[in-house]
Amino acid sequence: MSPEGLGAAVHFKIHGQGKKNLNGDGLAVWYTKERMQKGPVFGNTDFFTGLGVFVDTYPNEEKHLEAQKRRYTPRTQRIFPYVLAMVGNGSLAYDHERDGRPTELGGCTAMVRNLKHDTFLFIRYVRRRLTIMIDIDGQHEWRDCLDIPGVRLPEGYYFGASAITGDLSDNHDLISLKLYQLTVLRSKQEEEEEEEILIPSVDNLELLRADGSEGGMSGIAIFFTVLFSLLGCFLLLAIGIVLYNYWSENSRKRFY
Ligand SMILES: [Ca+2]
Repeated sequence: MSPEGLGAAVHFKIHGQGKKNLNGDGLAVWYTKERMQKGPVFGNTDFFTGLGVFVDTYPNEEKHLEAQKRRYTPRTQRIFPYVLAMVGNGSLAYDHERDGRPTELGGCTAMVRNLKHDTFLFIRYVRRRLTIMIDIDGQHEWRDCLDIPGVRLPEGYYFGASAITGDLSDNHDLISLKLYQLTVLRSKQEEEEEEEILIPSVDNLELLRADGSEGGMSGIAIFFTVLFSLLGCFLLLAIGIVLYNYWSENSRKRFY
């Protein structure tokens, strides 16, 4: 199957008795080099190679901060259940305690537990653009969840799905997983320029993380850095002019 055009429609249901986040841990849909092996990342092994899309129902990081009597800054808080995507290259670890925040490509809140209507995810990968849409309101309408350009995924990987429970539990029903090969029309030039992708990666990963707490600088940080740099330059220039005037006045005095 060509990875230039993949689609996966996931019909799922997450339900259980737990209230107020006393449920867990969520389910995952995979497109990976390795076949499923039992492990800690929503039931699959860590250090996977490929794409993982997670429906995380338990906010581990938030509970951890709560226990330490610390709070999120509003800019970084994610409301759970939360859908997110991660691309692994075989050496990247999923941080369970932080709900995958360090490796998150993007995501959205999705209140999917204990609903009477059907809930769906649509994962689309076309022209190195990964998009995820959700249909969880019972309106039969797709809502954008994430849209990431520059995602490189090799051909011929395995599709899979898994779920995990821990001290807390839930029912994770996978009702259907429909896979589509999407036709992508490409010009001759595009076809010639096409290079085979061997290792999964994401372009500009640092930029994508700039809105989170990891790496990069936020817009405000960049603004102030530029502002203070400019102010610094003006200050140096002003000192330079004063010194020059002082020096030229002194040298004139010496002449007369
Ligand atoms: Ca979690």
